[in-house]
Amino acid sequence: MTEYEPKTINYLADQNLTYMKIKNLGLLSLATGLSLSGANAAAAAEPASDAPKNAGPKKNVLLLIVDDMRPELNCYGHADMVTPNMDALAAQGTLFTRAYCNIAVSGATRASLLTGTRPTRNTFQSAHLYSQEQKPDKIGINEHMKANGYFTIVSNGKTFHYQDDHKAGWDVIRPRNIKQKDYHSYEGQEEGRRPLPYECLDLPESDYCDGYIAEQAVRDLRMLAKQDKPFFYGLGFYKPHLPFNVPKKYWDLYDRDALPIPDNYVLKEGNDIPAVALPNWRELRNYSGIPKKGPVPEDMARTLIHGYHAAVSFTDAQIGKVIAEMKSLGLDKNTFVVLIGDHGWNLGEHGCWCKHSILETSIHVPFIIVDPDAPQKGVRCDEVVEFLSIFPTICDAAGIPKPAQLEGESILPLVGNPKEKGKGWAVCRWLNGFTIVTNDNYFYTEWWDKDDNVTDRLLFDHNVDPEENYNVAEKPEYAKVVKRLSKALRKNRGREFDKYGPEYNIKHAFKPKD
Ligand SMILES: [Ca+2]
Repeated sequence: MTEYEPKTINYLADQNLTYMKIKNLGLLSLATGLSLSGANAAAAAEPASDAPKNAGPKKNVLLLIVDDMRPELNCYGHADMVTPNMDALAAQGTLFTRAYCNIAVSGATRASLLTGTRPTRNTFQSAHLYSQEQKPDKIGINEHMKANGYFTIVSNGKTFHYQDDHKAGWDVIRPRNIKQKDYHSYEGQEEGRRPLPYECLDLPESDYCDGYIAEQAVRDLRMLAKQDKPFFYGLGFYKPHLPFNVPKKYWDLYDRDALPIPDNYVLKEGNDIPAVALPNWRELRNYSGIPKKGPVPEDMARTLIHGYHAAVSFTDAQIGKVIAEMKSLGLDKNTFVVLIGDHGWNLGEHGCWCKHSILETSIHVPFIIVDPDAPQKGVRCDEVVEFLSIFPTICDAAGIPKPAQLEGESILPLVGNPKEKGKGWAVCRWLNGFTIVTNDNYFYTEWWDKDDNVTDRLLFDHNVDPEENYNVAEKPEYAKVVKRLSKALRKNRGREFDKYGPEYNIKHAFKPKD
């Protein structure tokens, strides 16, 4: 039996925790290694006999979640990006140009979108949470799909932050394969710190976790194609999340010196942006080579931007393997595909890195839907949409009822219909900052104290300032806009905003009972 190696996962303690929890649950065997053998294979080949059979015309659903991927893709107009596989998906489906997550941190955004419910005053705010602990009265989309006749599988990647969250809703859980180290060289590691935030070595793709996940996904699809039930497959890739460790050939796709440093790497004079709006990017500061205080030097900034690009292209290649296998098996004809990045990422804009804010760069996300039955392919939808729409949209595509808990609306009518309109707004938050994004290009944020008094406010007018360089909330000419959006923000912050008290905001507290 292979024992886990602390050195390989010390910078991703949360993922290791997940793995060990699953191990302790007895759901999975470390000895299964690369193969689909043991308990998983049995579970995969022989779904529970009491499960409802439904081999009817229902569509399969593939929900592809990419960790920390902002919409810096070729199909989003970034001509320098090498993302042919996601571009091909967009060409087959509908690309949402103005899609927003509801909170820019992994655990919370996933808990929110996978339950179809908003973050509240006290819940769904952090990375390390169990959705079922914070909102015990809500089901996950996997549970809903399973209850409606779907065979549900979660990959060895990340859908919920923890693979055993809402575990009753998964027929099969794939473990993270610990042989896939994220680091193969520790050159440059400083004592007491994580290694460098990137690695560029000439290694096979399967030496990295996402390479293995793609291989496992291909095996899963072959198994799923033989099922007599439609499937719901939650497949999560870990890159381009830090560290940017991907094979050298993906770094070689880009000319490092030609990659631009953002124009607002240094904040503009007179920006009037409250400090609370800017992420502290502590996540990056934990790595070797990154200053503990102050800005990242331009040389390192360029390397990070290069590494991010390489990691996106690497992930794109893994997605390509999955899509190619779907096509080879004929699954593309009857599979509804949703591809998202779980939130945005700052690549030096405002001098910031990582996520954890309400800036456009933190909340704007890639969002592509491929519906084989859509009236039109290659559609670009410019309506503002939010992640809360994913759960109800999948329900509609699958032809199953929508649970009453859902707070978003289906955007299936927008898929393949370029003239269709949506509700035209999204509400996002980070800590006590709440943002409304509107179709008329305003990004308005208020920070509230515990009594809902406004402590700071921020308005970006993307009509004239798409890079968010100047806060115009206090300008008299925007007074009417501020008043309108302030009202809309409070109205749309969620019907259960105060339902869950502080006692629900539990971190790492879930203890499996069986
Ligand atoms: Ca994430």
